[in-house]
Amino acid sequence: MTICQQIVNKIEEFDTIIIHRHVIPDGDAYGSSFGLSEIIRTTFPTKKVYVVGEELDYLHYVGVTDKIEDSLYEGALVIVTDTPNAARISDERWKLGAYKIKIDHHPFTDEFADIEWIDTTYTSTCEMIVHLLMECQLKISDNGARCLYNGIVSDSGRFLFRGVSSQTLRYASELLKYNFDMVELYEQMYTQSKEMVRFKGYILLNFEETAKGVAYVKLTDQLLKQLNISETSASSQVNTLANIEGIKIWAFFVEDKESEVIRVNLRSSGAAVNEIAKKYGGGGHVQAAGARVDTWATVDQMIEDLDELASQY
Ligand SMILES: [Mn+2]
Repeated sequence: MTICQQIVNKIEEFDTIIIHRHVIPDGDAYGSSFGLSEIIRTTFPTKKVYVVGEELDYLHYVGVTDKIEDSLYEGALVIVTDTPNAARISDERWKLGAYKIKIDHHPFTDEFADIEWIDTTYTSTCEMIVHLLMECQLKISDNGARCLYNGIVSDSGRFLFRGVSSQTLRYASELLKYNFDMVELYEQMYTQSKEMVRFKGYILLNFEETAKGVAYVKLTDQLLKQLNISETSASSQVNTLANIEGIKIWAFFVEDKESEVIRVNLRSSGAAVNEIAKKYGGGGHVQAAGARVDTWATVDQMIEDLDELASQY
């Protein structure tokens, strides 16, 4: 029996299914949890399905998260999507479920579920959910297809990232057979606040550069206040410095006054920036890593290390 069939068998077994996603959710976390809920609702109309977890305003167009009582977890199936480790599951009541399933495309981190379907060959968890839909011949609503399309587009960087395969496009194409307004969806996904556009303008006009090809900006608390942007929103925009001629590594150093740390976000076109992140107590992927440091003097040391690393590429 395939893992998808095992998952569907479990769904059939339970009357109540509660779907969780990761903290600080993104388009794929939202898309996969709401997309899966629409599949279950459409295929098994008598089942009760809930989607829970922290909400972010900018993702409200994907779906509205349920607020539920603890008692609903009694005898319920919990499915966690797009989340590799227990610590990152949003809403810790997931533990109250009678049986747990993980569906995720991140590299394995820790085991927390009874069935774990992990496959890093998929660009998004939404793509995995489309696989489940097709392999097990389940049904989905137009709105569910819209949710899954949202996750595939956002996690593949609009089909730009390495890892996008013929399967990614085939599954996206499958979703377009349903009736939803793709252009309206893109408008919802990519409309930016004026503050954000001005912030990116600031970054592009003011980034600094080292001799060997590291581009970076230091975003002090004072500067963030002037630009009217939060540390979290600022940190997420490091790729504003991607695809610049001659730049091999790009970095944001964002002061978080409340936690008294400077958040470091590192990206590269090939250089192993996770090695530098590790040296400073952080970690991550080869080309996308992060850390937290205490002082601007440490930041300057790190920039020197990054410059040395860039010289090797
Ligand atoms: Mn994802």
